[in-house]
Amino acid sequence: MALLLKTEAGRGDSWRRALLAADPGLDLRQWPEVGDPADIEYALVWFPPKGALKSYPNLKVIFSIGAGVDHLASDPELPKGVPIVRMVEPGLTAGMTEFVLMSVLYHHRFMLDYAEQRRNKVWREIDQVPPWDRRVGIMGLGVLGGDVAEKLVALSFDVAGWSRSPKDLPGVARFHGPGGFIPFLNRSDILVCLLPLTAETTGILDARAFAALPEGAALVSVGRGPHVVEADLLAALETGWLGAATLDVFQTEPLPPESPFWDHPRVVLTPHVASLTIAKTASEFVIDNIRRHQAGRPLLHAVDPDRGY
Ligand code: NDP
Ligand code: OXD
Repeated sequence: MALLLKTEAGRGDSWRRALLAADPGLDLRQWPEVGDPADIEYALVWFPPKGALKSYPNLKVIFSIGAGVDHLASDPELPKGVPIVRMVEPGLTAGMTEFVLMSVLYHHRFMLDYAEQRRNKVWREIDQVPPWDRRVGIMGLGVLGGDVAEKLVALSFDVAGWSRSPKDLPGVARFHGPGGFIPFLNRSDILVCLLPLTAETTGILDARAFAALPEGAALVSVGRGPHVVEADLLAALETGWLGAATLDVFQTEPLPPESPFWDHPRVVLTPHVASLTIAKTASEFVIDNIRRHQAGRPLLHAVDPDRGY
């Protein structure tokens, strides 16, 4: 049994060390030094070239280095019937929760306004809003959205979540399905998008969705860029209906230099770093899952091919 490793550029060595620490006997083949393709039974990948994974006749499981699997699902030549496992590991979850909490608190405490006041040397208080009067809406109540919701509840925010199926989380108002979407948006002063990218969620944040938010709402977009119709977002920011946005993911990445988001005064922008997979904890998850598979036990966090996440 060999594991193929194809990481983001520059991260291969830290992954190699972490995987071998988790399983010193592992036969690890680091892309592009693959050896005999017939040896490869497992693959751990981030953005493999399209069509590449069909070269391994004995491939049994594909592990995504990220929580999102859209980088795999968009490959029309992905081998059929090979299960895909998404990344679920404590480092990735903790990083996302930190990032979303930081962003929610930033907008909640008017930090963009204070930054503008500072540029103009203005010394002025803005009325403080208690967290229980700030309605935060989380799109996607899965591994990441669920953890974010729990921590926001602990900070006393008025939290709601929207998911495909109904979800019971302590202290979180629940909305689900297409019927729950607009009522959910209507009560989201700060909207966090933590959905996976699927055919159903592509373009979900459009002019209609922004119009359903309360005036002056803020968006924290950390799922995937194509969730957002960027022209509609810009228009909503220009009119002031949307008060601010934290954007970590974009339609085109890296964000092109001509994008108006770079210089937009109401936008906080980061280069798709809301959370990164941590090689050590992720390697433990992957090796444990390989052992489960070899023992004939069900894989943890396998993607449902019908739902696409
Ligand atoms: P999960 O699969 O655990 O959760 C997905 C959630 O989205 C579930 O609650 C699911 O509903 C809900 N959902 C899916 N489709 C729909 C739909 N059509 N309508 C309503 N709700 C829907 O995913 P994770 O929490 O692990 O990750 C979420 C995403 O975060 C990833 O797919 C990735 O794109 C993004 N991400 C971004 C990072 C960054 O650095 N910017 C880092 C890591 C992840 P239900 O519970 O009913 O199934
Ligand atoms: C992920 C990501 O999906 O980093 O994990 O975007």
